[in-house]
Amino acid sequence: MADLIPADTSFPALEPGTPHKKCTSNKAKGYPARVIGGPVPWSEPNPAYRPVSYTAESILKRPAYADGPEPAGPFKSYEGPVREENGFPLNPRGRTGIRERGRLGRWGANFAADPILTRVRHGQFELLAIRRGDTGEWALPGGMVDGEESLAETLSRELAEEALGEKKSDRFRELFEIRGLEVYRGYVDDPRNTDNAWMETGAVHLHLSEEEANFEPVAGDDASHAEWTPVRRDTLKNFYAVHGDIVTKAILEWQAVSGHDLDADGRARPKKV
Ligand code: RP5
Repeated sequence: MADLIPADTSFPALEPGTPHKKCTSNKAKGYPARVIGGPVPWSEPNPAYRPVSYTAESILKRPAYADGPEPAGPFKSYEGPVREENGFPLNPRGRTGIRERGRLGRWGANFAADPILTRVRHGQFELLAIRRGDTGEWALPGGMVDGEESLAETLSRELAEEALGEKKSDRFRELFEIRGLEVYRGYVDDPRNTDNAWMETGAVHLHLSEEEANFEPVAGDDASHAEWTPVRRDTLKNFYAVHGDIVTKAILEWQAVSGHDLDADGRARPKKV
């Protein structure tokens, strides 16, 4: 049977500089229609570009995690130095059709963390995935970094809240610190992104033994559903934002070190020598 992931698979969306695609479609709830009307990269002129200004009411009320109404640098990004226009940070992957912050709280990068938990059970490779309450799409159980949290702290807290049904839990924190493999750190082509506010994440893979992974996921917080889901070719296509690419990359890296390949149905088999 064919391989789950062809060996020459590449991940342009995970490369700094690649123009985004998903956030230029109109998928974010409550957002005005996006019109770009020309090239997406800032480096290419687009004289007709007239982005609509939009910041959600909930953000203007200034919850604890949100910045004030005026952008104030310096702005940080995993993608390198942030360009500014009249003091406004500019999305590193190009135009989005919307100015200001949309539903994101921070000007510039809004940092998140995404835990990638996997296991092999009865020969089947499985991923701990959630369904997002907002879009209904499959996603990693990730979330926003809170204040000065370390990556491992955010990973274990979000995992606990969204997929373990626990409010506070450090169950996986040490494992993330000791065995977690960082798969990606960079821009997320998220439907909520705007010209001046966007998502970035650190995604870390933890492959668990059958014993460690012997628990039933419980959805909580922003997740409407959580489960160990079998990874098959069609599964990987339908993930939120760039989560499908991130999971695919994690699997390729796991295959390289585990001595196993996955077939198109996600069944693990010893590598051919
Ligand atoms: C995505 O949004 C990140 O990759 C992360 O999974 C998620 C964080 O936002 P919330 O789930 O907290 O809304 O861009």
